[in-house]
Amino acid sequence: MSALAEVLQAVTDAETLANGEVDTAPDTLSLRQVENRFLGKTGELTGLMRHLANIPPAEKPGFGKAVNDAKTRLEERIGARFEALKAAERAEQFAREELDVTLPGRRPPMGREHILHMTMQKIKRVFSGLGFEYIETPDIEEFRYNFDVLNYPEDHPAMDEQDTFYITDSLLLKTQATAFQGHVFEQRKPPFRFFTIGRCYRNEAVDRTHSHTFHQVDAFMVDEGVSMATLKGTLGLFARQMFGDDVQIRFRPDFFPFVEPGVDYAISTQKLFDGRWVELGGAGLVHPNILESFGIDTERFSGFAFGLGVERIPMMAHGVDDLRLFMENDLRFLEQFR
Ligand code: FA5
Repeated sequence: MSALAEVLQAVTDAETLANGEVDTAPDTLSLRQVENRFLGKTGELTGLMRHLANIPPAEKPGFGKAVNDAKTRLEERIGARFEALKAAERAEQFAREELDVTLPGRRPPMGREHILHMTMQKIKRVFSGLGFEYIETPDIEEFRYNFDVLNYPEDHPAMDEQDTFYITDSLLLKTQATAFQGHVFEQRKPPFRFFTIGRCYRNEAVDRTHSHTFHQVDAFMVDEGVSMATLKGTLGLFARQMFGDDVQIRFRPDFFPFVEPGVDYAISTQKLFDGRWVELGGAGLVHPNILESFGIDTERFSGFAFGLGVERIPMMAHGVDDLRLFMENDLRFLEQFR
C-alpha cells in the first residue's frame, strides 16, 4: 500500500470506529467525550492531519479533503445523536417530575408582626382603654424639649447620662420619649392624659440590656387631685394587663429633674421571674416648676408622668436575655413570637 493509501485507510478506520461509538453513546455526557476523543485538537480523526507532511505535494489536497469530509460527517452524526439523546433525557426528567396532585400544597411563607410592634399595639390598647390619647412623636427633637423644658438646670449632670447624637447644636435624636411633654403643654390646657411610643437614642455602650436605639412609652396626666396613688393605680393596671393578674409593682425613690417625687418602677411575678424585681422605667409627679412654667395653676392641678422601656416588656414576658435580638431581624428568633 502506498503511504497515501495507508493514511486514507486510517481515516476510514477512525471514522468507522467513531460512528460505532457515537451510535452506542448512552447519554449526552458520554457523547461529548466521544466527540472530544475523535474531533478534539489532537483527536483520533483530527490528529491524522499530522501525516500531511509525509504525503507527496500533489496528493495533499485530496488527503486534506478526505479528513475534512470525514470530520464533517462525524460532526453531523454527533449533532443528530445529541438531539436524540437530549430529547430522551428531557422526557425522562419530566417523567420523574410528574405532578402528584394528591400531595399537600406548599404554603407560601407568611410575614407576621414583629414582636416589638405587637408589644406596642398592646400598650396602645391598654392606655387607650384607660382614657389616654395617643400622640405620634418625631425622632429628631429640639434640645430644649428634650432637656430645658423638662426642668434640667443648665449643665446638669443628668444630661450626661443621656448623651445622644446631635444633628446641630440645638437639634438631636431624642433621648427620652418624655420630650413630648413640652409640645403638649404648649398646645393643651388641663385636664388631659396623653401618651406616646417612640424611638429613643443614646450614646451608650451597647450590651445585653442597653442599645443606642430603643423604644419608650411615655405618658402623663394632669388633672385635679392627681397623686402618687393615681400613678400607682394606673401602673398597677398596666402591669396586670401586660403580665397577668399575679403581678406586683414596686416604687422606690429615684431622681428625674422633671418629677417630684420621683420613683423607679419595677414589677415582679412569681410565674414569670421567680419573684425577682425587674425595673421597667421611671415615674413620679410632674414637677411643679414645669406646670408653673406653662402657666398651670398648681394649687388646682397636679400631674403624674412615667416612661418605660418597651424592649423590657417582651424581654421579661418571654425570658429573652439580650435586647439586641429584637433589632437584628433574624427570622429564626423572630418567628417564635405569634
Ligand atoms: C427616662 O428615660 C425617663 N424619661 C423616664 C421617666 C418618664 C421618669 C417620666 C419619670 C417620669 P431612664 O433613663 O431610666 O428614664 O429610662 C427609662 C427606661 O427606658 C429604662 O428603665 C429602660 O427600660 C429603658 N432604657 C433606657 N436606656 C435604655 C437603653 N440604652 N437601651 C434599652 N432600654 C433603655
